[in-house]
Amino acid sequence: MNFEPIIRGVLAGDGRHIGRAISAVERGESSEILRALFERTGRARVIGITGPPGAGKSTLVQRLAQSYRRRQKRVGIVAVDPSSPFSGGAILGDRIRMSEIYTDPGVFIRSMATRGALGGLARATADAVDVLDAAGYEVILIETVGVGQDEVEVVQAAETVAVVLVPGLGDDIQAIKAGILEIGDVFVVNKADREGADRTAAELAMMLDLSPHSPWRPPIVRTVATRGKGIEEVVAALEAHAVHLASGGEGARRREKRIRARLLALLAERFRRTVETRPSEREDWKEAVRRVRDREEDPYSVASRLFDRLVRETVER
Ligand SMILES: Nc1nc2c(ncn2[C@@H]2O[C@H](COP(=O)(O)OP(=O)(O)OP(=O)(O)O)[C@@H](O)[C@H]2O)c(=O)[nH]1
Ligand SMILES: [Mg+2]
Repeated sequence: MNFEPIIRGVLAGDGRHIGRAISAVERGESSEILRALFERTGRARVIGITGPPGAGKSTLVQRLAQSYRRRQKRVGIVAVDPSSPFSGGAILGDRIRMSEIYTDPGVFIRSMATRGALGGLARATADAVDVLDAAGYEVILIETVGVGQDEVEVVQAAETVAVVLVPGLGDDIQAIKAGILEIGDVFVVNKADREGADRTAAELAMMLDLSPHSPWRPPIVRTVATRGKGIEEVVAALEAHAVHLASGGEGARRREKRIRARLLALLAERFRRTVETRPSEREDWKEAVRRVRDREEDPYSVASRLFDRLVRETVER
């Protein structure tokens, strides 16, 4: 496939071509596109929004987008979330209420397929962020449900992560804290119009006190996303974190960590494809399967031998 027109379209900020580029990226056809776009990336401010299902992440993302638009920023939204109003199963009311951002040419909204992206969702999301970055979106918001390791990986494409919680989490907070408390740079207690927001904020503050001290103490902000309350405070907290990252090398350290994770994922994917597409390996492969099946050898030893051989052959070639 000739990606030239798509690449030119992305660089010109053309929505149709941006959409095509992200679709190509989802199919795992990223390398040509991203190589061409790379020198135009690295400019966007990338923010992850995560939290339990139904916490109000999409509503908050829409509000944040409106706020950044008022600051003349172009906003890209990547929703990695099957039930998001951004994706197929749109909640009509939300769409109408927020129709402003759907028709605003300064906002690009894209939901990612949550399954089947070649090389994983985290890889596809990071690539989609690069496409939007190269297309000139200055703020990129990634929404993902914070429930598992995959989502944690996805949101780590962002330099700042906001974790959205709701009042009355109670025991839930214990259950989810292991996963998402550690990745939160900013905490949002949304649905503060409901009872218990103060208590949730207090519990959260206590938990943050217990975790290891770092120079950045994550702020806790109360919001009512549906009514736009507290949004400016969230933006202020996000921007304060950006300032923190820029000072003292923390931003550079995180960037390197992200790059390492990305390279590792690409290498793993490449290795996997090499193994899967090698005709010369097929006899060994069959033999390997047979040996384990007949219990002549354990799978670890067999895999280890196959690995050594593959690496040797790759080096010799
Ligand atoms: N009372 C109240 N309801 C809210 C608030 N924010 C969002 N909601 C409602 O909560 C519901 C879920 O909101 P979403 O923004 O779709 O939540 P989400 O976290 O994106 O949900 P998933 O993507 O499905 O995990 C919707 O009916 C919103 O209108 C709030 O501050 N207060
Ligand atoms: Mg959502």
